[in-house]
Amino acid sequence: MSQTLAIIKPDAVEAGKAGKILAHLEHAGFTVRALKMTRLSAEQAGAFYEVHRERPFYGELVEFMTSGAVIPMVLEADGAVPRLREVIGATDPAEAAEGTVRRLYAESKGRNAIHASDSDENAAVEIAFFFSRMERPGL
Ligand code: IDP
Ligand code: MG
Repeated sequence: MSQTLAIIKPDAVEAGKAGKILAHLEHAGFTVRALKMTRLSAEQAGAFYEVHRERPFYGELVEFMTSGAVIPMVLEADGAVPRLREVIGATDPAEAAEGTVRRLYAESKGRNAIHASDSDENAAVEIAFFFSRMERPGL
């Protein structure tokens, strides 16, 4: 078993889609090991998306991720990182496969409902960003 970090983003939380997305993830075989609702400051969102600092959409991304509540969670499954990327679909919902979370629930390429870690290394960093050791039973 391995773990990854997902974040239900402000667009989906605000639209009342969090429960459906969580059910979708559980139905896809993930076990939720930690979960919280929080709201990011600009400094926190900027740090989380540090790798995108030079991209043209960085300002828009930070503004969006601080616009409302987010729900970060630790998900566990066999091959959790690639499996979750498959289940959420492409960044742009218009390009995401049928039945993926983004195809079903995202509004646009920017407001795309959910984040998922893109490697085991980044999953470890991102899990530690949101959850202290005390909040991560079994780690
Ligand atoms: P990912 O979330 O599928 O891994 P990344 O390329 O890592 O996609 O981009 C991080 C986030 O930045 C995306 O999920 C999306 O919210 C936002 N983003 C990416 N590309 C664009 C864009 O072209 N316009 C606006 N926002 C974007
Ligand atoms: Mg990414």
